[in-house]
Amino acid sequence: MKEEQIKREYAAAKEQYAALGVDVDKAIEKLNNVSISIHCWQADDVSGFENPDGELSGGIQTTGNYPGKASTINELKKDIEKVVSLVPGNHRLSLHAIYGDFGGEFVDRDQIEPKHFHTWMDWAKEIGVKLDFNSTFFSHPKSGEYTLSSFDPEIRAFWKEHLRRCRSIAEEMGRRQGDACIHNIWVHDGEKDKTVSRIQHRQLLKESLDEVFEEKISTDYLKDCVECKLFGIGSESYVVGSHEFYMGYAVKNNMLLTLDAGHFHPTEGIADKISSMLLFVPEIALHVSRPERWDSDHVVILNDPLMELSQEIVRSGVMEKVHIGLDYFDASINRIGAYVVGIRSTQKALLQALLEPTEKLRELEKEDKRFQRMAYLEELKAMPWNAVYNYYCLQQNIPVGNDYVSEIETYETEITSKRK
Ligand code: RNT
Ligand code: ZN
Repeated sequence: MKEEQIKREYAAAKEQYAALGVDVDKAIEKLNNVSISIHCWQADDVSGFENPDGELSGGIQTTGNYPGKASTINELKKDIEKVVSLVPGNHRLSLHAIYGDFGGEFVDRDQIEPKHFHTWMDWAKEIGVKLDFNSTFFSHPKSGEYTLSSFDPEIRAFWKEHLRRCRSIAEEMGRRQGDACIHNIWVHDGEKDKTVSRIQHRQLLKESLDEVFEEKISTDYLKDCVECKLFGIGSESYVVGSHEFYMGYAVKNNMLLTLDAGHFHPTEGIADKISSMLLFVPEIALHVSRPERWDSDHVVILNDPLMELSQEIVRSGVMEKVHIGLDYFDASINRIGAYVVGIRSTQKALLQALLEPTEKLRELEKEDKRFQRMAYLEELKAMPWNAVYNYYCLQQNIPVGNDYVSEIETYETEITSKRK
């Protein structure tokens, strides 16, 4: 797109929004302050570097075998560098524990240390990206159906040690970057069929978590959050860490709750949970994802659930309390493209929400003018928000419109297609 055209369309949009009392530049500024936590695992189909040829377990699945996945740390770093060059703003990278720099050695989950992540921390600092972290309970011989909630005390001990170590790795990341590392805890524990000992496993999960969290670490460095789930492949009937379990746990312990868009009943969105949960937990972490009929982890696109989520965050005035992270893994398409589409769509949804004349809508609501509210909301959908996004990209020297497509094609020709 030509610079002149982008500017012209932006100027027209600015005028149109100003007529509604909306300041487009303020909206851009607010959007620019949102750091999206980019998940490392789209680049390599959740393989990691502990045992990259091992099988993905824990009830999650990648489908597809598009060529060019990252299979070394350097390849993954290059891919992320490419991704961040194609999206405006400053973002974060969310690493899973199996992505450590183990130097060719096998380092078991109860042995990992901050030193295995030093090269990541140095690189992140160099490129100006902050890090988040995830403990990894899945894809391991000791993680069958149950880990922290296993009846076997040795299995529980192993995973408690893993969790302790993950907390200290995340703490060091937080200290070094001068900003708390968001440490997500997702425990896949559950069973395929009608489990009888539900409360027993939940009691064990609670005890395991309590024991590990006895060690207090400043939230200046580390923010632990717990992620619930309704079901997974092979845990259709019972997941120990259900919504009620972690909602209760997070509220009781005043900690962060992670809401993954795919972890609830098929027609249940996470948007409406924000304004409830934030009255009872200090902050929320999001796994922005796209369920297609189930928790399929499709690439995020600009759809109604994403719009509703963004609107809730903006309207509730809780941008600072919601940590937006991505969680999807599509192995059937160009993986860099998957990242860039997901990030840009998330930003576009947030921008649309930021461009809403919310106060005006609230007034209509107070006056009980429900038809008028509906009419405005419908008209807003067709406002020229994309011209504002294009201008934001231009300002930041980032490809505008679909210009990033050819850049990804070039990267594919020159880099990813040459990978084994
Ligand atoms: C799985 C959870 C979890 C994982 C990542 C890889 O259903 O959503 O967050 O996707 O930890
Ligand atoms: Zn998730």
